[in-house]
Amino acid sequence: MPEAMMMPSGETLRGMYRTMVLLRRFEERVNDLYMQGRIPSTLHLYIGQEAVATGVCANLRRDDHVLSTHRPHGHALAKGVTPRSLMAELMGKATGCCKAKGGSMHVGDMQVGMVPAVAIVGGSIPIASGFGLAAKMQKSGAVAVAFFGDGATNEGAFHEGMNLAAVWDLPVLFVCENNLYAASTPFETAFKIENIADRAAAYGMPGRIVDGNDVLAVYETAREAVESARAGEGPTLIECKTYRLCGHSRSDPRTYRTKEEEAEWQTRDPIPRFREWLVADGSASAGELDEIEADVERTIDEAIAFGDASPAPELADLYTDVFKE
Ligand SMILES: Cc1ncc(C[n+]2csc(CCOP(=O)(O)OP(=O)(O)O)c2C)c(N)n1
Ligand SMILES: [Mg+2]
Repeated sequence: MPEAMMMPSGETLRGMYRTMVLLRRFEERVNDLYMQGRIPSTLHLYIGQEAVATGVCANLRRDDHVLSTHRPHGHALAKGVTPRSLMAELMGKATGCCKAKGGSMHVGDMQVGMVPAVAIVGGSIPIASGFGLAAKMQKSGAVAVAFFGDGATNEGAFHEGMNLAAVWDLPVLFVCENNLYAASTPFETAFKIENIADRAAAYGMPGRIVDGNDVLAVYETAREAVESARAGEGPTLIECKTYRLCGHSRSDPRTYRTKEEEAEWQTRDPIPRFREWLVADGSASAGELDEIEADVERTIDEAIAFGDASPAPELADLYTDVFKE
């Protein structure tokens, strides 16, 4: 936890715990469904990185926009996409948040400010600047948030999106989830620098480094960045140091990293860590947190039942919602 932070209310803290558990359990269940052949296409799970989406999105309004990547389920749930519409989308059903035209890598729901995700690495970064420009021109007070990985920061789109946001003082948060690998490429083989946040200086914007497995630290850092973006002070780059506690995608033997390294990061799992903190702090009792976990389980059961009961899309709808009328 940061030393001098503005502590969120007990309700917000328990809400963040619920979100983190929802993100984790939703994807564990999705992985089971995938293994049973009930989810088509591929999956990139967010397991281990839940504190980032949760801590950032807890600061957002419904009319703020989130841009995501090939690993978007956690961002979508944290921004308010309903578990049932996300589950139905993953199952390829007409009731899905993109009516089954998105699938895992393109989930979104414009009603809650979750822009359908962009799976081209780095591709969502300049789009976030575009949403920031729209918010500035419309004087809406909204912010845009781009979530992306370490690998994305070596794409040209990162440079273009960051530079435009900086020179135009756009209300954008660039949230880099540095999980130490871009697929199988280790961070140290792709960077001559230790911290991606240092690149912010090249654009003239603040760069912050935060423990991405500490939801309170992420929350506080994002709170400050959102506040300054809404005040017209321009963008911030936030580097969240984290780790995916799962493979890159559906079949990944993870031979590029050691079992020892994985075990070490397992001890920093953000969810048990936050649970312990909440109980020690007195913000929630163990019983209350158990009840939150049980409630999450019921929510996911309901989402799966909804997906199962939903129809597949009609062939006649193949070309609807593809282009703006
Ligand atoms: C432009 C582009 N190049 C390659 C790929 C294939 N690809 C998908 S995910 C990925 C790794 C991305 O790494 P990072 O940005 O660190 O995100 P992470 O997977 O760690 O969340 C790659 C190379 C792609 N989707 N887009
Ligand atoms: Mg990565």
